[in-house]
Amino acid sequence: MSELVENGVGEGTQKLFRSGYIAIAGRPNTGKSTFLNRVLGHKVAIVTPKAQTTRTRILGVYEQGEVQMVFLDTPGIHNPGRVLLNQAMVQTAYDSCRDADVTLYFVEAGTGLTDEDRQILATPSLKDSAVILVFNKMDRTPRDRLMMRLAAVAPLVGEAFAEVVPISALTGRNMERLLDLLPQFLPEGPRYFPTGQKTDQPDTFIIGEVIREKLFLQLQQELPYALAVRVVTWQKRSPPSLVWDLDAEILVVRESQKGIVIGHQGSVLKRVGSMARRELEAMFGGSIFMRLQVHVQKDWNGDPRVLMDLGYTEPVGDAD
Ligand SMILES: Nc1nc2c(ncn2[C@@H]2O[C@H](COP(=O)(O)OP(=O)(O)O)[C@@H](O)[C@H]2O)c(=O)[nH]1
Ligand SMILES: [Mg+2]
Repeated sequence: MSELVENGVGEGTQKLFRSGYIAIAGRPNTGKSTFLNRVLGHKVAIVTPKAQTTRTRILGVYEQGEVQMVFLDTPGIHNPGRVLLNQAMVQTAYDSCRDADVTLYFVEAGTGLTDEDRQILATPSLKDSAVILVFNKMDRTPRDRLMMRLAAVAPLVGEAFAEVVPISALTGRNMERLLDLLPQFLPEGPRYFPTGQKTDQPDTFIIGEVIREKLFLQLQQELPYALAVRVVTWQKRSPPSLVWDLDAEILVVRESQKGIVIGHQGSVLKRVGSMARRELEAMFGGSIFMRLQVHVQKDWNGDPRVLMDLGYTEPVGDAD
């Protein structure tokens, strides 16, 4: 039956529906989240110029014709050291690649493939799956340099990589070509998510993330890495009111960090709050009455229970 349909000679020449998972992986800051948001035309993942902004697997659904592509944006793969949060982030990235039908491995076009990338690509999660190498940020890479980098990996096409594609996730250049390549890697399958659904994350997740994005943008050096955001209340007041109540807690590791996050006379927190509020009001409509509080929670980034509570790790026993 499916063969007949596939060949287009079945009744009504109904086409085969394809679906599958596409992991987006690579070193930090290569533009993975920018890419996902651009594909969806909708912000599901936060983006900053800082490394390690993405901490969890972010799912984004893209449907085109008879194909449903489920993208998994992942934290950048780096040497995690001893902080449990970082270890969990890297593990999430590898797990997503292992589970996907194809992985888009992102590097910066101007840098090309580094030794670290080669080490990552040699791990079983990537070695044993189909990988398309993506040279992102071609908009800021001079043409001759891009050509040189592409030539250096050309021998690997058909070997380590199914394809190499230069793109710009920022401008959208060449992204259609990349998207057109993907269906061939996906099996016949169901529509995993109803048409129109963009992500599986609850609203409270993206709300916490938008606040965290503004904190990343406002704070310097290591501080962003010591922060987490927990949304405590997200509730629409009864109609006809168009007001949402939002309470969120910002967790920091040390008392001294609390003052920096709050700022002189609350200036930093005010700025973060108003930037986040503006964006969230555009996202959800209506107006938002927002309360942000800063809490010291020592070692939150090393505490398995807190990491699970924040959604940074899977509940124990749930992982396969
Ligand atoms: N010039 C340029 N910058 C980009 C491009 N894609 C992403 N960026 C920037 O690179 C930084 C990191 O992007 P992000 O998507 O957070 O990277 P991720 O850590 O891999 O998810 C941000 O400042 C983006 O604006 C691109 O195609 N061109
Ligand atoms: Mg990211």
